[in-house]
Amino acid sequence: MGYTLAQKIIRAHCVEGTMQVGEDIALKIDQTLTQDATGTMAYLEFEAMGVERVKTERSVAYIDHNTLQSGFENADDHRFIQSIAKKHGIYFSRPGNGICHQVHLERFGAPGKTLIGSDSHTPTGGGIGMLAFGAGGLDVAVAMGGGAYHITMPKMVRINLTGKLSGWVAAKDIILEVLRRMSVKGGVGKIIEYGGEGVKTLSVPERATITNMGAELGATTSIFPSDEITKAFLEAQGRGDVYVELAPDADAVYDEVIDIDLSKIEPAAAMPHSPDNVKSVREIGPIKVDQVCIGSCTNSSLLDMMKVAAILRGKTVAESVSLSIAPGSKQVYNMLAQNGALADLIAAGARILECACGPCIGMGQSPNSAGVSLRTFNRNFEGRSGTADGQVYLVSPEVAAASALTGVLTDPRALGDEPQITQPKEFLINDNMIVEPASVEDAKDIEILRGPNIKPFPKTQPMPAEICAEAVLKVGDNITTDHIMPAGAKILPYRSNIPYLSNFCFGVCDTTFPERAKAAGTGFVIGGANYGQGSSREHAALVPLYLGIRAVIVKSFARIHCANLVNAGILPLTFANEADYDRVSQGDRLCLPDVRARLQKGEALTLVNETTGETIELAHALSDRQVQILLCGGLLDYTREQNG
Ligand code: MIC
Ligand code: SF4
Repeated sequence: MGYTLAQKIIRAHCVEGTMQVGEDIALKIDQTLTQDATGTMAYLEFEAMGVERVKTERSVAYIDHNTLQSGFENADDHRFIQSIAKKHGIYFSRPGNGICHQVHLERFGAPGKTLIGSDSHTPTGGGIGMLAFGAGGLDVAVAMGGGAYHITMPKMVRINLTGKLSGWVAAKDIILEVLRRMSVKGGVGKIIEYGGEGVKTLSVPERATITNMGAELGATTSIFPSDEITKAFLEAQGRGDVYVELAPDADAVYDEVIDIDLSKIEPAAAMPHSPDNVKSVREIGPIKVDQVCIGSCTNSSLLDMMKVAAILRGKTVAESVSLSIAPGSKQVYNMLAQNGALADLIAAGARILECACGPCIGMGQSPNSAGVSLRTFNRNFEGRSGTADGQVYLVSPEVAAASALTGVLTDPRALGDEPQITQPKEFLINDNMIVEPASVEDAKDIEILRGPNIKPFPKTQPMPAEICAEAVLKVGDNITTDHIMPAGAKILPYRSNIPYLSNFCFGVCDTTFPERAKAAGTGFVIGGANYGQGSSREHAALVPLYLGIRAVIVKSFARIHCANLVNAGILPLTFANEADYDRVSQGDRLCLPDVRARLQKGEALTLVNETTGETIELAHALSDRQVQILLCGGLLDYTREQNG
C-alpha cells in the first residue's frame, strides 16, 4: 500500500508513535515561525525553558500583527522579540517586511520540511509542499528547543481537482467551495491533500490561498504536491536549491475523496459571520457595500495585487466605498512600486496600508455601524473587524476590486475579459529587513530588552484530586477564539499582560464573565460543538486559566485550542452523549470526583451536577502524554519536570 504525500513527510519526521489514525505521534520540526501577537508569550516560555540556542534548521520571528503603536506596549514587545531573536539564533523579520505567512513562503519555506508556527494560518506553507501546522506558542517554544511536536495522527482527505477555472474565478472561490461543502468543522482530525490534473493549472500563490484557508475547515493542515510550478516559483525567488519533487504514491489510500470540477466554480462570498456560510455572488445579489479591504495572508501576493491594479486602472473607487489595500510583503510592495501598479492603485483612490495583517485582526479600518465590508481575508467572525454589528463578507480580490468600483457586490464576470497576469521569472530579492541572529560568541553579550507591560505567566497548579466548582459560563456551537479572547487595536497591545487581557475574556458573549469568574475563584466553562475554532492564540487558554477555569466541557473541540488548553493545564472534556449538554445550566454547581486518580488510571470520568443531582458521563481524547502534562499543571511544568 502506498503513502499519501502527507504520510511520506510524516514518516520522514516521525520520532514517536505509529501512523495509525487517532494515535499520538511526535514529529521532528525543521522550521518554526512566530508573529508578534503570539510571539512575546512564546519567547517568554522559550526563555523559561532555559535553552541557549534554537535547535531547529530555521526559526523566524515576524512582526506583522501589532503594527499600531498607540502607546509604548507594542513597541516594547517588538524590542523584546528582536533582542531575544538576536540572542538565541532566530531570524528577525522587521516590522514593514510583511505578513509572516507570505514572507515565509517567499523567503524560507521548503518542500518536504516540517514547520510549526504560533499562528493558525501556518499551513499556508502547504502551497509549496511543506507540512506546516498552526500551534500554540508553548508548542512552538518546545520545538525551538529541539522538542518534537505532538499531534493526533489525522485521516487523509484527497481533494481531486479536475478541469480549469473559468475567467474571473479565483483560488479563493475554490476554498470557499470546499468550505461550503465541508463546513468549519469538516476538516477536524484530517489532512487535506490536493491532487488531480487541476493542480497543474494553479500557481504557488493560488495554492497558498487554498492551504491558508484550510485553517477555516479546522483541518490539521493542507498540502499541495511539489512540482514544476513549485520549482519555477522557488527559482524565481532565487531559492531553486531547496526544490524537491513530491507527490503521493499512485496507490496511496485516502479516508475520503472529494471531487471538484474547477470549470463549474463561480465567484463566491462567505456571508456573515462564518467562513462556511458560502453562496455565489450571483445568488447573494448586488447588496450595497460600504468598505472593501484587500490583503491578509490569504490574498496579498503579487499576483493578487496585480489583478486588483489591472481592474482599478484608470477608474475611481465608488463614492460610497472606502477601499484599503495592504500588500503582503515588502517584496510585493516594492515590485508594485517598480512596475507602476502601485500608481494605478493610488490613482483609483485606494488607501494603501503597510504590509501587515492590519484590518484582518481589527488593527484599524473597522467598518461603520452595521456596515457591509467585503474582505479578501479568511475570517468573518462576529465582532472581529472591531465593529460589533459589522457585516463582513469574504471574497476574492477580483470580486473585491470589482465591487469597490461599483459600490455593490459585483460578479467580476460583468467586467468583460479578465486581465492576464503572469508570475514574474524573477522576484525582487532584497532581504535587508531580515536581521540575522548573532554568533554564539556575540550572543553572550546581548541584553534582553523588556518593557513594563510584560507580566509574568499565570500561575499553574498540578491537577487536584477532585474539581468542584460552578459552571460560570455556558455557550453554544462554533465558539471561536475571537469570542474567548478578542483581539483588535484596543486589546492586542496587552498580549504579554494576561491580568489586563482578562478583563475582555468572552467579551463578545458576556461582558460580565471576567468579574463573575474572578468572584467564583474556580470554574467550569460549558460549550457546544467545534469549541475554540479559529486562531492559535494560547491566550484563549492562558486567560481562562488566570480567571480560575479548571475544565472546559463541550460537545467537541477544535484541534489547536484543545491542545492549548492542555498546555495551560486546563482539562478539555467532552460529553459522552452530546445531548447531555442540555443537562447543565450556567450557574450549576458541578463536580469531577477523583479526577486525578481516574485520569492516572485511565478510568472513565463522570460529572456530578450537584444542582440537579444528575450524573453525566464524560469522554476525552487525551494521549498518555497529555494526561501527564495535565497532572503536572501544564506543558511548562511538564517540560521543567522532564528536564529535571
Ligand atoms: C488570527 O488570524 O486570528 C491571528 C490573529 O493571526 C491568530 C493569532 C493571534 O491571535 O495572535 C491566529 O490565526 O492564530
Ligand atoms: Fe494576520 Fe489575518 Fe493572516 Fe491572522 S489571518 S495571520 S491576522 S493576516
